[in-house]
Amino acid sequence: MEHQRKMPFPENFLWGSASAAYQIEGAWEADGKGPSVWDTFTKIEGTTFKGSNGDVAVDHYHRYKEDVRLMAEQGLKAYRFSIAWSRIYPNGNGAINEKGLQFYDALIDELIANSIEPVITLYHWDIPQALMDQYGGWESRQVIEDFDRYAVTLFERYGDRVKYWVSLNEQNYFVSYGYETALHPPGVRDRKRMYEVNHIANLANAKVIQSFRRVVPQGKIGPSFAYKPYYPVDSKPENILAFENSEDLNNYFWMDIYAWGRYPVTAWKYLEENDLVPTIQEGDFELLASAKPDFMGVNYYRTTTVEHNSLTNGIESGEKNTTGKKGSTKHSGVPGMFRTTDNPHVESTNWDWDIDPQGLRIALRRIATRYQLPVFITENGLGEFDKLEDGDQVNDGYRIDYLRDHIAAIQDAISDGVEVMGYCSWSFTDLLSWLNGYQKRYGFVYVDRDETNAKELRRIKKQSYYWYQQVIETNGENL
Ligand code: BGP
Repeated sequence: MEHQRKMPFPENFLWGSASAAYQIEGAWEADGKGPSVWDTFTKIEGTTFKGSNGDVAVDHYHRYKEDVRLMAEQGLKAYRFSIAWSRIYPNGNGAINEKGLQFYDALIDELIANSIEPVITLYHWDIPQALMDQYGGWESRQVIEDFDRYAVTLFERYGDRVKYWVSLNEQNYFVSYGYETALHPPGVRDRKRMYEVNHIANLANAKVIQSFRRVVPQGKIGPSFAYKPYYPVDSKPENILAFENSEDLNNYFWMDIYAWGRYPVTAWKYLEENDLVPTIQEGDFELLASAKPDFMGVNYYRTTTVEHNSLTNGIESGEKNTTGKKGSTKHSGVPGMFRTTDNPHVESTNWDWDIDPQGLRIALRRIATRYQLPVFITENGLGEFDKLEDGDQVNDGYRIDYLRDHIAAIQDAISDGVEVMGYCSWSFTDLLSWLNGYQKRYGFVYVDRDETNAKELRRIKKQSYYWYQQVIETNGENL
């Protein structure tokens, strides 16, 4: 739809930025924290780029005041961060670690003192290692109760000051990378187990939303879904069907559950035919349907183009580019459903992610139409090599271009009638990119460190820092 005039961003639009505990905090053993699965996984040889890990990360744990000061100076209205479960419950479900709670108390108070709305993510992939050891983490229904206890602890402690909450971050990625491609902990390759884990995670998500209604009735909560909208490669009917398959199996399979508590029909059929159906217990679907979120959180980076993939000799696992060597990604697929292919109409990053601002508008419209829910964009950004130049300059014009075009696409979506609550760029400072080390940078603030040497972790404002400052100042009028 083309518009004569674009709608302005809403008055109270949450201009923000985001992070996750493991990627920024460091202090991995400080003040009683227990290890998480990421503390363990990154120490296994060959799992991450050049063996990088979050032991020190960007040391936000000790430098949060400096970081919040930089946020305040930029004019940030919201800051999304995650809480490390194993700081609060070092053993996952035993005694509470008061010092862990105090760290987040201090961070939240600092944000509020600087008029920045805290947005808490309950879970950004770092389940306590102790729960893996006790019962296999997300593979046991015991995790539903333990996750709920942890969440309620946070709701009770911070619910008076924090209005916006994200339940699970990118469930679709932590289950598929954890149990299908084995790229994330616990490094399993077993799709049957993946769908079991996923169903349990759905139940855990629903359960904490129920608890949230009780403990923080005025607050707002939703999951953050990694929405990668699919495109058919062309109008050939078999490719259109492949596109429908990919949306059902890889997107609606999660979002339908969040919004309605049911799985899409054809995706479920696929699971049945392939002996992948998870164990369903009495009451599961009632619980799922009872926990409608207040918003759909969306992490948007790119679109993916698909085509037909035959059942008999179709391709399966591909290869992920974790080095920044353009063109090193290998296509993947699900035989009989779809396979990925190149989109000749868009540019891509050095990590082979298609750059597609229109895709964000499309994502927002699909969600608004299908679910009639407001959307909170909880992540969006560009991972690139940045260069620290003489005079402490980082000229990341390419990042400004990326963000500008995506924010313009949001405004288009708002003009199309989509309710968008806010926008968090990924990320505020540079941080650890899980599998890609420290060289894949996303921040407005450069952090001077590399894979092996944390150096002094100096913070340096990039060109994009100043650009976003004036975007916020003008409420998105001046892009
Ligand atoms: C999302 C995660 C983030 C962040 C981002 C960028 O999937 O929620 O934690 O890492 O993607 O991804 P990457 O670091 O792989 O480039």
